[in-house]
Amino acid sequence: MKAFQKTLINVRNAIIISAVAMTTTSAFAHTTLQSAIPAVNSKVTAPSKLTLTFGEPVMLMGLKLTNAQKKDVPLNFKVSSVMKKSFDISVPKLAKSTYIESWTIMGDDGHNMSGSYQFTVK
Ligand SMILES: [Cu+2]
Repeated sequence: MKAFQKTLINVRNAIIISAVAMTTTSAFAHTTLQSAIPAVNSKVTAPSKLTLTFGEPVMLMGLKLTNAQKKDVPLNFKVSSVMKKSFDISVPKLAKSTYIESWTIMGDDGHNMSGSYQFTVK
């Protein structure tokens, strides 16, 4: 086989291998929100805490709660130093409003993921 053809095959194999590796990593390492209290899109009486449960142990890197006027609710939130599946964050007394809760987590491969959901205090 000519050296040139061999190089092309090697390049092609390298591309296939890295594509497979990337797919595998993301399938296993990336998790997302599994459940939350208050539940996603729920209407509830004012909760005393927020609970977020993810599919795999993660570090909770950021959490933000904003009301319908887009004002931040102060949270006593600290970045977690351990990998956990479930996090409880206490909240001050929430007035009637629709809130957006946004979270950022880091998986065990060091990648950050974020998402948000809303709930209403009636
Ligand atoms: Cu990742």
